[in-house]
Amino acid sequence: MTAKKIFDNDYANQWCPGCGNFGILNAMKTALADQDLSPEEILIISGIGQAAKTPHFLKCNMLHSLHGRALPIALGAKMANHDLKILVNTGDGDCYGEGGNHFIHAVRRNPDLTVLVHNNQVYGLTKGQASPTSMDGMETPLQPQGVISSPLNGPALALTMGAGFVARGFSGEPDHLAELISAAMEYKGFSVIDILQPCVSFNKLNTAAWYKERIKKENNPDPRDFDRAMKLAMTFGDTIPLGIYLNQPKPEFTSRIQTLQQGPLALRPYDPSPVQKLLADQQAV
Ligand SMILES: Cc1ncc(C[n+]2csc(CCOP(=O)(O)OP(=O)(O)O)c2C)c(N)n1
Ligand code: SF4
Ligand SMILES: [Mg+2]
Repeated sequence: MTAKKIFDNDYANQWCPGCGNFGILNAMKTALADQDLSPEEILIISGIGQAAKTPHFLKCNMLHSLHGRALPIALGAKMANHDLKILVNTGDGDCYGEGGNHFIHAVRRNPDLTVLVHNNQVYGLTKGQASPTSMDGMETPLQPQGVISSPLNGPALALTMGAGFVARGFSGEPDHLAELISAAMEYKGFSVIDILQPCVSFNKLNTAAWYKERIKKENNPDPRDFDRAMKLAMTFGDTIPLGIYLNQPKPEFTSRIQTLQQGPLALRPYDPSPVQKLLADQQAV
């Protein structure tokens, strides 16, 4: 097994002490080591936010991109080199808000990407405004009378769009989360884990204690049973089940594109002459 410390780097970390992101980072390193991966085999793409800083603190290929845009960039990278193991670190705002449209369409295409949604139920980086997953009635500096919109349920949305691998984890259970991440990465297609993550500075409602009172580990006993998966995903209140809700094989995006069957585009010799001819022909018209 690869030693976990090969994924360490010395980039200065400014997350608040006690932030749930540390548990997620730790679980990621465990999962990568457990799978015997090395830094050059992995690419991590992130959007913008506290969650999106995660790949800075992990030694591997990475791109910290634009708010809400991690998924189209990850899909482009997958098309260019489908041999890479690609992970996406994204926040609840980044993935379900600004990037919500990209999320539903990425699910439909089913590319082999593993999406880790750091769901702290708030916009952490911009100091605590409500996010799409903030609970009804939660007071924030921008919503002093409480949130008046219903919270979005990411796993339920992913299931509705046809995602084949859907799970929920908790940053305070890093060993369990590492198992979920490994299982998600082993799935050949779009896999998403909604990870409950306390934001100690700005979410005073959904604290570590609040989550711990509610979570219970419960995989779907039949991981291909969609109805059971949806029931688990929709259970978010006094009880919150953590585990694999659905693990159902589906045809993967790049495996259905004929030209990619000759190997990753990035590793093939590049011949610009057909495009040069096309441009020259256009100029001649
Ligand atoms: C296009 C655009 N809109 C808004 C912002 C401001 N902004 C930066 S991060 C963020 C929200 C981040 O929330 P989330 O994705 O939940 O991440 P967290 O910080 O909570 O981990 C916003 C609104 C931006 N950078 N770019
Ligand atoms: S503001 Fe919240 S999400 Fe951001 S580092 Fe601090 S605790 Fe973590
Ligand atoms: Mg957030």
